[in-house]
Amino acid sequence: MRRPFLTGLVCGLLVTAAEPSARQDGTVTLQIHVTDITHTNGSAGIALWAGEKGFPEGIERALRTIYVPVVDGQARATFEDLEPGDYAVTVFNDKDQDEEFDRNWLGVPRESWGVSNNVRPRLRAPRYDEAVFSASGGCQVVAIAIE
Ligand SMILES: [Ca+2]
Repeated sequence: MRRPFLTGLVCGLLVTAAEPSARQDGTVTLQIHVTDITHTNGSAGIALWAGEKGFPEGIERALRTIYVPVVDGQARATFEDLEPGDYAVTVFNDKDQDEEFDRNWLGVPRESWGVSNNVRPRLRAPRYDEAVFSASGGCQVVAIAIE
């Protein structure tokens, strides 16, 4: 299993003199790096979770959600001003950009997906307790490869 964090990886543009507050005020910034997106024309629907209710598909219950464009098979998003604590992230490649996670009539996903910790059960959806990670402060990178 791949590690969820690329420890030591600097959080890009946020760690600059222009924006020192991200590290000094005790809040957490999470930079989500999504890779391996094979469908390059859609968007990536990224949801941040602070609890298991609704996880992973009831994203109306997620703490925050964002849709960002896919560029060269990758997508980036940043969640700022978070309290230190436990979180999980889900992402799916919204190929048709309808902000819905599409399935076929058998319930099999038609759009690729991934979760933090890169958990990937074969016959069921991932659980929150498998995808959860701790964020203690400052900026952390969460790398997710989707399939
Ligand atoms: Ca869709």
